[in-house]
Amino acid sequence: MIQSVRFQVIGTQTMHCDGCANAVQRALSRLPGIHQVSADYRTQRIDVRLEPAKTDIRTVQDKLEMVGYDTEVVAPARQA
Ligand SMILES: [Cu+2]
Repeated sequence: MIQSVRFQVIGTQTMHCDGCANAVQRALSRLPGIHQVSADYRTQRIDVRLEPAKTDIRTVQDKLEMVGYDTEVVAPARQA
């Protein structure tokens, strides 16, 4: 059975400009299993489509914290 791609929303308080949003998108899109990243500093939201067979939300959060952004999962995984 093919693993579906999941959609997760991550909240942060530490993206302050488009540069931050771009840095978040660059950092996350390099991770294996990440299909799409959309970060918006105005809403402090990071939308991520990930492949559960290759990665998980904890890995994504660890990466964000490594590059300097706090994280909080604000929406549970659901089918995309
Ligand atoms: Cu910034």
